[in-house]
Amino acid sequence: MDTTGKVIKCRAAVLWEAHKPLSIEEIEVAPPKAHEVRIKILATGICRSDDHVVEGAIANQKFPVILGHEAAGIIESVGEGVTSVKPGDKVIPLFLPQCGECRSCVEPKSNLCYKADIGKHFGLMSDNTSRFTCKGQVVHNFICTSTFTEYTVVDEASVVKIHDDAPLDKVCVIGCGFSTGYGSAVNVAKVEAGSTCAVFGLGGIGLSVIIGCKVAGASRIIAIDVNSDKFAKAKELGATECINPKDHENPIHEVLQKMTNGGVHYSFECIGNTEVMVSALRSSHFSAGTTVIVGVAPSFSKVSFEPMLVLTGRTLKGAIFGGYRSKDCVPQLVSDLMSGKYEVDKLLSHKLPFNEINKGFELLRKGESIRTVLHF
Ligand code: COD
Ligand code: ZN
Ligand code: ZN
Repeated sequence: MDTTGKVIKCRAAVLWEAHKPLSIEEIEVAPPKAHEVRIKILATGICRSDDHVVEGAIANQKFPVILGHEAAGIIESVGEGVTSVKPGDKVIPLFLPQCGECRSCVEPKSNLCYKADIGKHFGLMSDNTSRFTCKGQVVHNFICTSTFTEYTVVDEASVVKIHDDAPLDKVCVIGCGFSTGYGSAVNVAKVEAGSTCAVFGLGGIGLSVIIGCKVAGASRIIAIDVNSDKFAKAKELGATECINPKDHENPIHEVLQKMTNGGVHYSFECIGNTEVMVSALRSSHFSAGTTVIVGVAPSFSKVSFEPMLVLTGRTLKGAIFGGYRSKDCVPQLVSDLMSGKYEVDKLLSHKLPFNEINKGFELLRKGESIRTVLHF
């Protein structure tokens, strides 16, 4: 049946308010307006940022909302003026859009498009309306994507065509977690062959940083976590040593300084803990070291350190989505996965039917899953 131009009724996981389970509902999805596309979602991962909203940690999020921002699917229909995708194309929705026109999109070194909804959480399309309703109520979207639904509508800046043969249940992780971590190593830090790296926090993001360090040819990859259960997987993915700060009396940066004869070349904070951010900085070499902040710290928190730490020559940086310009880079990341440059199978720890989405959140909270991929 041709659904073009029609309202689609489908299943979605609606979060009516924070601190509640998600609720599987029948929703209505309006057709795409000009420069928008409607996507049939086929696979979607549960990421820590989705859970931040459920836990009420994202202050200005509007409710009710359809979460989800890491996914893959197929274009169902396109609005007027859409040129980059057509119905039937395999696509990845982009929580970090690339409009191609704003100040960030024209700056070659920037990737944070002004159309991004990160930190703003307006939760609406660019005409300030939503394409979702449920029980007569407007439902908001989440960071330009909303993928915990059978169908979603996004701006053309927030979607990109990928290879026709891409395995959607795997490449969905390129929509957030994998690219965020991997890109932090190869694109933001620009890890070099033979270098020494330290990765703090071994969730899906930290493990993806390890994959990136390994692909870049790092000779030592030191993985750090307070939960030693995380070490086995870190080693499988390329960590050469694993350390638990709880096993050491001295501060972790002293341990790392000693282990590496004066500090690592690259350190990555993949937790969102301001104290660990400073530990990561102190762990790097005083004049050759680079530290990348990947984790999102609580709003309004502050980082404090002596300026001498960077005056001596260290670099401290951060980036969203691994510094990748999303539309330009995601298709290549998909092709690299398909050609075997790296694999993501070990990150995809669980698979669940969409209806069991709340179980997927539980697994993430208990630290039992890296990524749960939901299928419809
Ligand atoms: N020292 C060492 N390890 C620690 C410490 C500590 N003090 N505290 C916690 N840990 C470990 C935990 O045991 C856990 O293994 C790990 O750190 C954190 O892992 P997760 O599973 O909580 O987190 P991830 O990998 O899913 O990553 C989430 C981030 C925390 C990095 C989160 O901030 C994020 O998703 N950042 C992406 C930023 C971004 O681009 N966001 C927009 C869309 S997601
Ligand atoms: Zn995410
Ligand atoms: Zn832009």
